[in-house]
Amino acid sequence: MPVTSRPSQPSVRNVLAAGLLAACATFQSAPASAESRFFTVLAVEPRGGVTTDREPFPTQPLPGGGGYVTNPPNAQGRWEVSAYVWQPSQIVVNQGDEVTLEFVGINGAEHPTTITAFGQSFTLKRGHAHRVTFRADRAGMFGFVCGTHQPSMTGSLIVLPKP
Ligand SMILES: [Cu+2]
Repeated sequence: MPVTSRPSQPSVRNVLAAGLLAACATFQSAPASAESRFFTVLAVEPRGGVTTDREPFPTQPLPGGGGYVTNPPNAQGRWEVSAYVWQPSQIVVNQGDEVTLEFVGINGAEHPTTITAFGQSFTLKRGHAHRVTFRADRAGMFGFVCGTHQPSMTGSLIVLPKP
């Protein structure tokens, strides 16, 4: 008895794949128009703490650089650990966008900050906002860096290339 093959039908998977390809083609062919983009970037210090009767104070110090802070047990046996970070620490824009970053100091007295690739250098103080605006004229990944809280207080501005 001969083996007969079933008539071929488009599987759900193939239909979905075709739809996805069409969507990607539409996205890629859309003209990339430069936009004005605004982000608030907070200087913050997430913190955790506990008492030594529940968890011992760590015997190994955290890496140096000023970004990580450990406070040894106080009179009540409570110890704390924290890290200075930017929030958010990753920002994505398109090449050509006019980017405004509004840095706001929440934790830490001051943060000497540079965005070397776009010629920005300033000191952010607690309770202050510092706004910078520049054209993201080149694609790549560029740091926004606090000089006193490393390695944790380094953010990345990701500029996607023009298609
Ligand atoms: Cu800092």
